[in-house]
Order: sequence, then C-alpha cells, then structure tokens
Amino acid sequence: MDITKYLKDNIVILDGATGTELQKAGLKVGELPERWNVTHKDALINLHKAYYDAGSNVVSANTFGANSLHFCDRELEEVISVALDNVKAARDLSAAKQPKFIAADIGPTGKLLEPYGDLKFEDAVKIFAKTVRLCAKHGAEIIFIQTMNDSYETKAAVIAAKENCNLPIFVSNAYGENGKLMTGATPSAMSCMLEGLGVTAVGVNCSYGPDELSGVVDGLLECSSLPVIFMPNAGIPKNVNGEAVYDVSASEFAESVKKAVLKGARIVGGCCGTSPEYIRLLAQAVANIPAGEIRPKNLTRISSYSHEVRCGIKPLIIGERINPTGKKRFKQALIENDRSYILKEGASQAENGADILDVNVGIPDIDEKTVLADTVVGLQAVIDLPLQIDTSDFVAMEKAVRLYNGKPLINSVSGKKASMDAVFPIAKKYGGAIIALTLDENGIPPTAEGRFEIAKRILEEAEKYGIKREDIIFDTLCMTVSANVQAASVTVDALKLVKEKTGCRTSLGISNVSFGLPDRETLNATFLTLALSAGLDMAIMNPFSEPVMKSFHAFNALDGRDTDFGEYIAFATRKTADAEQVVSVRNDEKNYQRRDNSRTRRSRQRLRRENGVSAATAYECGSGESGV
Ligand code: THG
Repeated sequence: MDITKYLKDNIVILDGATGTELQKAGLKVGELPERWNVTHKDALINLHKAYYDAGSNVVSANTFGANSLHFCDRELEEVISVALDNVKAARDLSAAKQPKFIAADIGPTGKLLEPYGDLKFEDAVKIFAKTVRLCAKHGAEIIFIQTMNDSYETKAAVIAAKENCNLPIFVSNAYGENGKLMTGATPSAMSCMLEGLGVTAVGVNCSYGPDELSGVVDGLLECSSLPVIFMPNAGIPKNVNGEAVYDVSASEFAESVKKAVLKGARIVGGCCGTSPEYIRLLAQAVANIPAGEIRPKNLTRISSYSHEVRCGIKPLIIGERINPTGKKRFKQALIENDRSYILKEGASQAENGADILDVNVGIPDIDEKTVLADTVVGLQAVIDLPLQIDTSDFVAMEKAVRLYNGKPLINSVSGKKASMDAVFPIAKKYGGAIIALTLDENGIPPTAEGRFEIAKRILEEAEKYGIKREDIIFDTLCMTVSANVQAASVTVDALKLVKEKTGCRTSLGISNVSFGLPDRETLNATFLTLALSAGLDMAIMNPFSEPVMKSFHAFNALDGRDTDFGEYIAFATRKTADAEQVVSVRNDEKNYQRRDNSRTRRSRQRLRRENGVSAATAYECGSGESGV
C-alpha cells in the first residue's frame, strides 16, 4: 500500500516523540541521538515498536540530525542505515494490524542560511541531498521534513528530496508564538510555497501544545489543497530542576488534537513530551472520525518569505520600476553592480503600495543569469513582497526561481513552442504561477479571438505538465496606441473573452500603452480604468505615478471592492498628508537656506530627478544620501 493512496480515505496516525523518550532512557544533553541507533539499537526498536503497537501508521526513523554537518560520510551512512533497519525491525515485530509505513526524518541542518547566517542555499541543498539519498537507499518510504523554522531551509530540503528520490514528501514546520516561522512565514505562505513545490502534505509540529497551535492549523486548513499535518508538543515545557516538563496529559492531548481532526487535519501525531501512551489515546480518539475529502481550493497565489498574496480578491499592483527600459540611470546601476540603487527602487515601490515587484535586469551584454539571481536574493533579504521574475533568458529564469524564497510569479511564457518547452518544466519543478502572453510564432494576433485561441493552446500544453489552471494568469498584451489606435480596445476585448472563457486570472502591462505619446500618465491611468472594468486582476504599473494610483484606488472604491472605502480614504488622506509635508519641506528649506546654503535642496532635487520619487518621499527618507 502506498501512503498517498492510504491518505485519500484515511486519517493517518504518526508517532510521538523520539528525543524526549530517549532522554528518559538515558540520552545525555549534548549527545548525538542518532548515535544511539547503533549503540542502543534495542532502545530504538522498542520505542518504534511501541508506537506501531499504539496505532501509528507512520513511524519516523531516528535521522532528524543525520546530516553531513554532524557526521563524516562513513558514520552518516551507518547511522542512517541502522536507523531505518531499526524501524523495519519494529514493524516486523509489531502485531498491530493497521497499515504501517516508515519515514525518514529530516530536521534542520543546525546552521542558519544566508542572509541570517553563512550557509549558502545551494550548500544546504547538497547537505540534505546526501541525507535523502541515504534514507531512500536504506528503505525510507516517506521523506518527512520536520521542525524547520526557516522557509528557505525548508525549500532547500524539499528541492533536495525532489532531486534525489521519488518518495512522497511530508513537510511540517515549527511556528513561533506569533503563529509565524522564526524567519517570518505565515502558515498560508508556507502552504503556498510547499504546494507549489509539489509536496504531499503540509503542517505544523513541535513549537507548542495543541491548543496554542490551533490558529496555525486553522491557517493551513483554510488555504491548503493538501492533507494537513498536526504534530504538537505535549504543551509548553516548564523547567523543573533543570528538566523540561510537559504539562498536557495524554488524554488532554488526544482530545485537543481530535478537535483539529474534526476541523480537517488528516495526519496527526505528537512531538516533544509525547509518548506511546499519547499516541494510543489519540488513535482511539480519532478512530471513528470519517476522513473527509480533501478539496482543491483552486487558489491563484504566490508568496514571499513572509506572506501569501492571493489573486482574484481585489486587483493587485505589480511594481514595474525594477526594469531598465527607458532608464539610463538603471542601466548604469546594473553595469556598475550598484545594488543599493535597485534595492531602493524596490523598497520605495513597496512603500507606495505595490503588492508584488517585477524584477527585470535584461540589458545587452549583461550576465543575466548571475545578475538576476543576485538581484532576487538581494531583494528578498530586505523586502517582504513577492517577486515577479521577468526574463526571456530561461537559464536565468530557472536559477532565479530556484533561489527564490517562496512561490514566485514567472513573467512569462508565451504560446511559442520553445517558450512553453522551457518555462513549464521550471514552473512545475519549483512551483511558480505564470504570466502567459497571448502571442506565438506569428506574433500577437490582431483580434481578441486570435488571442483567445493562443490562450487555449497554452492551457492545453500546461495541463500536460500537470500545471494547474489557476497557476496560469493571462496577459493579452497591450502595445502602444501610437502605433495602432485599436491596440488598447482589442487588448481589453481579448482580456474579457479570455477571462470569461477560461476562468483564469488576468494581468497587463499598463505603461506600454502610451509609449511615444505626450502626457503618458493620463493615458496610463485611463487605460488602467478600462482594463480594471474588463476584469483585470493584476496590473504591472508604476506605483509612483499619481494619476495611475488615483485611478486604481478610485476604481476599487467605486467597484465596491474597497469595502467601506477604507483604502481609498487612507490613500487620499495620505496624499493630503504628503502635500502638507511638501509645504513643510519648502518652509524648512527656506529657513535652512537662510542659515546655510542650498545643499539639502540640491540633494533632494537630485534624488527626485534620479529616482523619480516624490518630494514627500524624499523628505521621508531624509537627505538624498541616506538611501532607503
Ligand atoms: N506584460 C508583461 N510583462 C511586461 C510588460 C507587459 N514587462 C515589461 C513591461 N511590459 C512592463 N514594464 C514597464 C516598465 C517601464 C515602462 C513601461 C513598462 C516605461 N518606462 C519608462 C520609459 O521607457 O520611458 C521609463 C520611465 C522612467 O525613466 O522612470 O514606460 O506588457 N507580462
């Protein structure tokens, strides 16, 4: 029996603690528990057997810290092979009748990844890869990645698992008191990234007791199309005479975890402080609960290291400014490797209301593979918005998407065969949502119907890769109206048609419409309104453009999406406050100039000129020299 099949119709019972049970048996603080696999074989076999006897379907081998940072190659293979042999022996010895599976347990490396520590992402992948290969070789049936409190390290482990075996991957993370990972991810952000990566189940373990973690479980259940894992501690440990004491009893634990099962959690067990008795009572408590169907949520969503952004609730702003098109200063920054310029461009778009940042560094003769990856890694270290990876260089795309800490938006695929052949495997492997352009080898069709035909073909091809419809967002492409007066109206007609017929979300680059014409912002703002009324879900636009931002907020308010006008009022009053600040800047400047020279004013003007930031923003940032 395959665990993924068993999961469809059953609640899966995991095991309980290993570490705290071994401590009871004499494991000393500081001793590597995995060495006990070899030195205390019987203790391990007895514990694993006790869990199977108590009703566990899945028992994890004692491999949590079995990685090449803790063990040399020879010892690593020994502790892993014996760990799995111990669970196999326990399974053979147990007379319990439920289906029984063996998991490899993969915990954190113990080192922090960049940017918090010095472990590189690809080095973390290599460390996990070695452990995964050994676990698969020695008989693991599930790769169970547990207790990680960093989304980036979790992604490294999942990639290692995907690249080194074909086993189902379970992932449960440790959440803090604020309901987030140590590095900031919410449950929905983790669900978004992990579902994209194609794991089998997502969840929470360790951290706290079952009651404290109910919010995390609810957060996962709300958005997950995958089975949810719940494996809490037996409460919050209290320090009693230097020993950790867990104060939730086995029966309280079982009752509390049962509540999560009634809400929909499907894979349950215990972490620190639990024992075979906890699992026995838990298995009994949930024995008669029918396993409900796990329904696909069909969400279109992407994520950053910290949060999920959902598409289709209200229109989203994709900031277009990290793009060298038409910007001499930006091109120069790329050539000179002036990272702070680009990061500042990202931070100020975030401050101005962008939901997502487009990242495009394509200029002739640049090593795009390196620069795009470095830019993505640099941005995600300082800005919490999800990124849209914008490149036509597929090698650069794959590297950036791989190093991205979350589920990215990929910009873009088109109806060209070469594009689909290259982009779909990347999106499938790393789990991105994809902007799909309705153009093919013959260019952009002049009619809405022609663009819809390409959209259909793109969807058919995506399906062959197992890419879900909701991960395809169509862009019916607006070129400048200065070349073709029908450009905007055909694009909007195509948008309506594609959205209605496919049910997919839509995106457009707004600023393209006005290339070559005077007063571009007015055209952009009005085009945005047209597109939004046709059902546009995401707009690639300039968050610094006041007319465009005003249209955006006014449309949402009038369309009833901005319930109680809250966002409109916040935006409008922020504008008023900004205007007042401008006046105060001017007054300050007058006074300052009287006392001193015009250095401040010059630096502010320079900042405005170079970065296009409003006077108010320049004031908020202090002097031009201060950066973000
Ligand atoms: N669809 C998708 N992706 C896209 C586009 C699209 N990516 C690129 C582009 N179109 C959207 N991004 C921009 C970025 C900048 C400008 C227009 C579109 C722009 N820049 C000014 C210029 O060239 O004059 C520079 C302004 C400045 O100096 O500050 O207009 O359609 N999927």
